[in-house]
Amino acid sequence: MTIIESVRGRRVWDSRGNPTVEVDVTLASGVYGRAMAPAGASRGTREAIDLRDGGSALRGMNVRRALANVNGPIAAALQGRDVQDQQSVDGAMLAMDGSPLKDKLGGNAMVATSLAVLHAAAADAGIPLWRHVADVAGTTPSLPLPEIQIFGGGAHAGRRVDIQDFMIMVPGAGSFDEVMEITSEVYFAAGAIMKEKGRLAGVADEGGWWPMFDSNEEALETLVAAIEKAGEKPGERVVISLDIAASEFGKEGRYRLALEDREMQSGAMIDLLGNWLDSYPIVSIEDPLAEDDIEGTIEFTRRYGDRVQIIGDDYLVTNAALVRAGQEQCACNAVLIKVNQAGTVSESLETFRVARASGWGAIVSARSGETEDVSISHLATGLGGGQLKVGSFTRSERMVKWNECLRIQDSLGVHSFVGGEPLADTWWAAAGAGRMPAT
Ligand code: 2PG
Ligand code: MG
Repeated sequence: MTIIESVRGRRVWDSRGNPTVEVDVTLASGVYGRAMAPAGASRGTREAIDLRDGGSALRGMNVRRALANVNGPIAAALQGRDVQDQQSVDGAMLAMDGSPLKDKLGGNAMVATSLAVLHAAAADAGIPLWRHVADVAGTTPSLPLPEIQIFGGGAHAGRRVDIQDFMIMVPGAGSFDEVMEITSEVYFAAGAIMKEKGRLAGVADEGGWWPMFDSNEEALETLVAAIEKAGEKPGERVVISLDIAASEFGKEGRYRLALEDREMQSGAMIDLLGNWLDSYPIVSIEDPLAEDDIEGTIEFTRRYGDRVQIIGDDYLVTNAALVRAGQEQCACNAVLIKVNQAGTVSESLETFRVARASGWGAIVSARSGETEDVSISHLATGLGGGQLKVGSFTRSERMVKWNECLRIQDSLGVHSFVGGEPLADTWWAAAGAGRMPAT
């Protein structure tokens, strides 16, 4: 048993220039763990709430109240606890908060503390964080397959296009290192195409190119063209993944595509996405329908769940009970794991466990507001769930996570990439993306 000696929170700043919470958890030996809270922009209504000060200063985003909770009640409750007992640490915070959405202590205060404890426990044991995660979760580590954003959109790009993330995956690569190389070629090919067309206008929140397109389909066409320009055949080594983030433009079964000034019912939205699945080498689609559209999500899964990975993000908010309900209703076949949606590491691990127990995919993910924190690279590797979503291929709050995976690759070995097994029995084998016709 190694006792937590102190817990200290400080204000730091995230990739959007907003204040956020950093926590140091220190042990008697002087060993410490440190973590920072990320922040979402397209948030599910049922995810843990970040405690912000409100008012006019710092656009209401200050975190003084959350920090006071870290340095006051959270520190008092955690001092003297065993750093190796993540469950008891998280349980103490949960009991103290007691609110369904964690708005009493603040999801930001809780997630930074919970992750800092995880880091401190790994340092205490003298092992890398990914190894500690695997020990806590009882999983087999493997380097994840990245989902990497080429164009941003939706809430991350002033709603310039409706769809939020146009991403690629490179399951045909032989190593994590090769994924990076191929992604770099595709990313800059996309930039070159936009420049040729006079449409280069900077980058969106997560570093993907700013989406100067006339339609969502033009973004997809350009992505396919970029893959080709990079010397790859779309649908072979490189495939497409989308985060529709439909809750941002859909409510009560009605969807409004602002770019095309078009409004449609849930059924038409399903048909539209189905057409995209038929026309482009898409293997994964996140939040295809809004979080309140349960019937639509069930219908979408019934029609396409055997050929494409359907991820619940806003729809499931890293919540084990919602994943269980989704499994019973056959809505989605995968869940995004964002520790700050759940609020604590223990709850996130439970959601992961529930997902995988029924053969669902589980994709560890960053938020659109990020920091130099690399916890998720270790989490994705330690859990061996097979996939990691971080954002684009520029900006250090993104690259720091890909680069951390490359460092982990050095100790884990190139052959640990993806792990095969978790993917083989879920979406990859079913999607058969390598056999999909390119457009
Ligand atoms: C998402 C994330 C990351 P945000 O929707 O998956 O792209 O966005 O952090 O804004 O919720
Ligand atoms: Mg999402």
